Amino acid sequence: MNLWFESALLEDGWADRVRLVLADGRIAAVEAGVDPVVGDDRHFVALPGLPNVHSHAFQRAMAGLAEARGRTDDDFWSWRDLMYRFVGRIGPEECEAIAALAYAEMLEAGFTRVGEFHYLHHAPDGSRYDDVAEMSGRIAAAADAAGIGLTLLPVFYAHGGFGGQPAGAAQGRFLNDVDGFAALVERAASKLAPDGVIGIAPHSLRAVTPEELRELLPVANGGPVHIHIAEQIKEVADCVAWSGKRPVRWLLDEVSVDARWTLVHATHVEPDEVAGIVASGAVAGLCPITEANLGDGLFPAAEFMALGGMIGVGSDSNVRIDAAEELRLLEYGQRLTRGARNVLAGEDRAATGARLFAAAVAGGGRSLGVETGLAVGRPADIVSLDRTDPAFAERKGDALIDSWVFASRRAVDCVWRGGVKQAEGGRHRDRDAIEARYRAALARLTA
Ligand code: NGQ
Ligand code: ZN
Repeated sequence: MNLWFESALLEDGWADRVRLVLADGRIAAVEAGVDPVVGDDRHFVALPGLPNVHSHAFQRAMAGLAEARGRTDDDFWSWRDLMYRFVGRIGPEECEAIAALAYAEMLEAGFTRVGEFHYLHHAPDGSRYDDVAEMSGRIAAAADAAGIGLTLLPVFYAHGGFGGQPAGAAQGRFLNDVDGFAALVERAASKLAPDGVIGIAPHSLRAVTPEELRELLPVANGGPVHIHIAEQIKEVADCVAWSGKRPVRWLLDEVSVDARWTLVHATHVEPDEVAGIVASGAVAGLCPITEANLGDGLFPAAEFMALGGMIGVGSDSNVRIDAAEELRLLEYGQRLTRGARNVLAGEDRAATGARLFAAAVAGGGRSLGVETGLAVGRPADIVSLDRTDPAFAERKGDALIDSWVFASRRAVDCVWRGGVKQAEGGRHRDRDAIEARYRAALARLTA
């Protein structure tokens, strides 16, 4: 079915009365300033689907369970201990059920593709499943069930700290050597849908030695490479103690970081590191909700974007899945620390929410190895806004996106992914079944 919108944010800007002709999951033609044709599915406003560059889907199931004080000095590391205890209980069926709900909720929020930074590879005791890529297959099945695009980033994890420290018992499910990892990635790739993308993710400089990192990079085979890099102050200090350099500096100096790379949580960076990321072409993978939730700190987004750096946003721990909120919190972090407004607005685009949205669509596509945006030949990944939300009354153009990001409560109406309508009225087409499966999995997990 073809689509018609009162207005649409096309690749080259806003247009009114837009028809999108769809074929084979892509946009086959864009007609602006036209009337709808009988049979067209008519809607209010079309935006490009937003990529979600960083997710650990399984963590959705512990959302809200880590918000009570366990020790007076609760921090990222005590949260991680809790998360690891949770990890030990998740089998293949639970993984698939939780991921399917997380992905359905991502679609409802306006995310049309997810970068799954996937490290739950093995059985809870660390032994291999009969199929070494069993859990990757479950992630792929969940993405298919929900209908979200998947860029699968199998994680390489081998150590428990900088300089090749041994991994802890709770990390046994994550571990591979480089050869085993290469085999896992190949097998995982064979499980993806035709528009799936495979990449790799060295977990962090804590989990990989320099030798391993250099050996494993060819496994990416031209696909995306994602890494957690400088999320916590302690992580930066440990890296300096080990190497004499901060994590981003070390990475830029020691491996050839380029536009295929995404640096997730490059939170703690000095000006030379900011400039270095920009020059490399790597995407900064920002996860404002999770970074706030975990007490990580603030990435210098204003400096980075002013230099032309590319950003993507990710829902990471999935404590809350909300595309607009990620962008809003990204800006609010800047406002709160600088005592200024519209900090991340652009020279070329005064509307802050619209500027961040466009940046995250473009950077997200680069990060996940796909083309994004509404233009001929691009995947038909489309979000329509809900005309019944009074937040959109008398809004046009970029003010619509600003109103979504900063003011709306029920902005998303329909979401198409690969030309298929996956959500309508803000609700996933298969929400009931996906939710029932999730509830059953949670009952087993907490039994
Ligand atoms: C993760 N999450 O891999 O799920 C991590 C925590 C770690 C975030 N960094 C574990 N937000 O970094 O060691
Ligand atoms: Zn992460």
